[in-house]
Amino acid sequence: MSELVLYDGAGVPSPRRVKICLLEKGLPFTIKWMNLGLMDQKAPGYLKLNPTGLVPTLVHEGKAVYESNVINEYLDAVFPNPPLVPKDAYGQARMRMWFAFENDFAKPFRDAVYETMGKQRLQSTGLTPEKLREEISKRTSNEAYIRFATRVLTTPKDDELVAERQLLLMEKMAQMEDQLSDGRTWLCGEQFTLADIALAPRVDMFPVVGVPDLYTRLPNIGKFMERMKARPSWEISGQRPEPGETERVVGRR
Ligand SMILES: N[C@@H](CCC(=O)N[C@@H](CS)C(=O)NCC(=O)O)C(=O)O
Repeated sequence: MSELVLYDGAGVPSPRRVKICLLEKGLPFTIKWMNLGLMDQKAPGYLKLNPTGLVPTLVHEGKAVYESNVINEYLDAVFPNPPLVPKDAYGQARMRMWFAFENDFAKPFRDAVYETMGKQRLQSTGLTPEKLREEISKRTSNEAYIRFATRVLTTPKDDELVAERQLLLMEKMAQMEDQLSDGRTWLCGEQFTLADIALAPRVDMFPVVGVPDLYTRLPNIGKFMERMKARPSWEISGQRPEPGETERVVGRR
């Protein structure tokens, strides 16, 4: 079996997509945990693999692939069983339109996540702004990242910003609810595809951005997520690193 290495962050949605895809295909892989609060993802060595400075990156036989949906399409092409991409051209177009749909609300989502989970996590480390600067400076010399992280650490949660982002996000969720109202099992119909894998990890994070009752407000999404959570790949892909853990091997016997 060829080697697959995944650069991941703790409890974040984009790498989870890749883990679900790898698990659905029964592929063993090694996770390398990145500390996103301390900007591991902006270190020059990592930027050589992935110039977007984000996770995930998958390295397969020494070749780096980034962008979660691109990675998953690559995996489906190299390891075609079970297929997770529709065979017909329109099915593929529908799947990619779901990718675009998700990508469209990723920005307001990220803003809200930094105000909530990001802030909470960084503040719970007990780091002082000076220590944070020192730690981040070991990874990157770009002052913009240091200032950004310092703002996350030192400013109180911006409730107004979070409320405004929620309005944008709920508009998108209402559209997804409407699409699912025709009774389809998965987003592209009866076949479980990369579209479902693209959306579910993001949808699962709505409690993090202050919407704990999404599934009762939008029951078709609730049922879609129940089906998703019944798949073994869901639980395993949600595992987080133990304190101090840097690597984890998944699925190798
Ligand atoms: N479109 C990218 C989005 C990747 C992304 O936003 N990754 C987040 C974690 S879910 C990240 O690396 N955040 C760190 C940062 O913002 O510096 C993908 O699907 O791979």
